[in-house]
Amino acid sequence: MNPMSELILVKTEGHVGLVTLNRPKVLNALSIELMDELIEALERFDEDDEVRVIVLAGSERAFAAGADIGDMAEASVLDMYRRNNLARWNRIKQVRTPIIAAVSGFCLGGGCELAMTCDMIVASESAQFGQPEINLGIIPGAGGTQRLTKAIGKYRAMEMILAGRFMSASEAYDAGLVTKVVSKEQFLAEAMRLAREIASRPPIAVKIGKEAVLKAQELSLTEGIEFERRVFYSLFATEDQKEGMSAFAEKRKAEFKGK
Ligand code: DAK
Repeated sequence: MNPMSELILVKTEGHVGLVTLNRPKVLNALSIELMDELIEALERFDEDDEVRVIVLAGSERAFAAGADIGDMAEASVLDMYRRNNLARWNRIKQVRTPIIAAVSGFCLGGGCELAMTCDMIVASESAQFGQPEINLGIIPGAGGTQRLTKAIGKYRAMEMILAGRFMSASEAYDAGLVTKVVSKEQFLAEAMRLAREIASRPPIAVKIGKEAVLKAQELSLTEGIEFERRVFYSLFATEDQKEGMSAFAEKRKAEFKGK
């Protein structure tokens, strides 16, 4: 990662890694360069045992208004094929550390897809979610038709994807797209608070819990329950399981080590 880069800002606070998208003039449009830096930062955090939860934030005005339209306007099929952008997005999917999106303002197109690739979404009351690609003559290309439909159901997803309608934070909460809605002054602080709370839990169980929940989107119920049972048993090999259960019996706070 280029330490002089300004496309994203990266820092850690305790066991929480914070990545902030930083292209305010274009509402954090996700250029290819920004995506490359973002993915590298997420992967670095994922490799760092000290980082137990990642928060991905935009600004108060925009989480991200989509992929950079300038990168795509003149692109040919071959350009798009060669860029292989989906491979970039798949790398985000491979991150095992939970990622909380802290969303305020515009969360559109690839920005909405990015938030949905995260594991939780803490939204400010001013957040607006949308997949307006239809207005550009395309459809979502980074999983939006699939993840949005799984999150809010076919009938509302159709309206957003075919008519390009935006959804407010409270509608998104009611529809199941958003974990929590708070004021625009509080959205980042609340995302960080939730991150610290999860970071205080046993880190291996947290990562395995994330993996198991994500399987629910891919597998049949029977396959998902079989997966859950296997990973559930595996946690009995961790010191944190012994510690958690001993601490409960001894009526003290558990000290989890991620072992
Ligand atoms: N790309 C580039 N620039 C953008 C942008 C974007 N997506 N969104 C906004 N900007 C720029 C504007 O051009 C403007 O720049 P200047 O004119 O000042 O130079 C600046 O940000 C401020 O925007 P506005 O002046 O338009 O601000 P308003 O408040 O009036 O409007 C808006 C805000 C968010 C409603 C409007 O900017 C807007 O409609 N933006 C475009 C939203 C959009 O259509 N998003 C979807 C983009 S397509 C793929 C993965 C992902 C994707 C595709 C493929 N693969 C894996 C293959 C994703 C595609 C998309 O996201």
